[in-house]
Amino acid sequence: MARTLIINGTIISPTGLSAGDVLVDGETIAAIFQPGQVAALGITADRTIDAKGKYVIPGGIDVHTHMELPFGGTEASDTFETGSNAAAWGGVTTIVDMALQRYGENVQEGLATWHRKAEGNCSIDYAFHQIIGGIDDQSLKDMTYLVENEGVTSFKLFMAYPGVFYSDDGQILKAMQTASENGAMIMMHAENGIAIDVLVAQHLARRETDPKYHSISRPSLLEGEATHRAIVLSKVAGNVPLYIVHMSAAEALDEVAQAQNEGLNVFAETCPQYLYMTLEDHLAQPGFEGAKYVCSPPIRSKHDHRHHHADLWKGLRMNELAIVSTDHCPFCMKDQKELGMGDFSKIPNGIAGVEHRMELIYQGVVLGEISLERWVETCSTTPARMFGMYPKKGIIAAGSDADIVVWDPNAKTKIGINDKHHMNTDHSAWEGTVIDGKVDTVMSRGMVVMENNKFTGRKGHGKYIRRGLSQYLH
Ligand code: DUC
Ligand code: ZN
Ligand code: ZN
Repeated sequence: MARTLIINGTIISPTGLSAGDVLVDGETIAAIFQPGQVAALGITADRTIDAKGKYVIPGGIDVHTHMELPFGGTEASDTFETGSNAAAWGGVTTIVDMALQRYGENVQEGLATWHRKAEGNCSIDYAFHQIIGGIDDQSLKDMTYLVENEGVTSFKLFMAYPGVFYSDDGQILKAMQTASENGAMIMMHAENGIAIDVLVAQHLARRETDPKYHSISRPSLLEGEATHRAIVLSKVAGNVPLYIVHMSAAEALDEVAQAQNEGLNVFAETCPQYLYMTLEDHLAQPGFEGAKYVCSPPIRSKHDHRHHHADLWKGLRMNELAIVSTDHCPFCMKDQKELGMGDFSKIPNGIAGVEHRMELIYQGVVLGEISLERWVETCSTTPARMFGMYPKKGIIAAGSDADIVVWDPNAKTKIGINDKHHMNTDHSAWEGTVIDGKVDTVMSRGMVVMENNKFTGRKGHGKYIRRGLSQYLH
């Protein structure tokens, strides 16, 4: 088994920075040496990576992706192959994708379909959450089967998208009661979809069809309301662990913070688009350009009664928001986003981002919003702990998988379709963004998958990770 030494770097963990040399033996981190120990002990390796002046961090974990998702009359444009390669380019070494069960479909078959899509195609490791789009007696039983037998311990439910993925409050309560018995985490898309559909119809009746109306028809109050309702339901179900996905609104953050103050098992994530983009600068671009930024929940207005960006960054600092994911759900403009020309409600919802999360959240460090430690914690360590993969994943420590990123804080990254862009879309939602840092080298279980601006990974290297229950509470 090949041995690699990563020397002279600064290792970052949630608890601090330290100088040290990392010995990788095969797929695993074998040891971490203090400066000088490698020479003193005569440690040798087949290969040495000099990380002088660079950071050595655990590989990024993106716990919210949608590869090949059938949605919005089309299918998300990254396959597990293209999406996992793009993730590697972005310093991500594990994705947790959302397997799909729709109303009338069988949960175990839905999961099997996702295994077929991913198996043999990924260059980095992958795991699954299960979307439950049809809650009935059989799917409730299947939830427990997945927890006990399949390494799937978290389930995404939707309070939005009536007629597509939507569950009503009674169904949600039943799924939560099941989770309280089997220990699973309930992940919630918290937007009041019934009220939103009324507003959407009213805008369309007034011929307000441009992409910006996607945001105007989904007010932040309705994200706050749904978040509150989800929290109350989780309390009624016995304080079942609840994880609010892709939070975009200050009102929703208030609800989560209050629940945490009450001691409830409520957690949340946000995504880079909600920390940086605005209705005015992105969704309201001339013509149909705004379609690139249509996702749900939507990008918020900078003139709203609340300061969503500032509040979400505050939430990340205070751990009210535990994780940054991407909700990577890529669609091309051509033939996909274009389905919604003349009717914003038909624009497939989603932004491609799996490649850029580590970069965009590092920029939050540069801007003074969060610390280096918090960058690693929100993008790697907590995702591993929240979703039952720690300490195999999420930390630079002896015995952990050798999922390692060498990060160069002195280089720059220019994101854009002719600059850095490896996701399978015909545009970049982050076109022209410059980051004060760069993914230098990426290792997935001991294999270098990206270095010297080249992809060196291998299709099929990525393995399925069977997850345990959330470790955040225990
Ligand atoms: N939101 C999106 O924007 N895309 C995928 C599903 C979702 O909830
Ligand atoms: Zn969602
Ligand atoms: Zn999603």
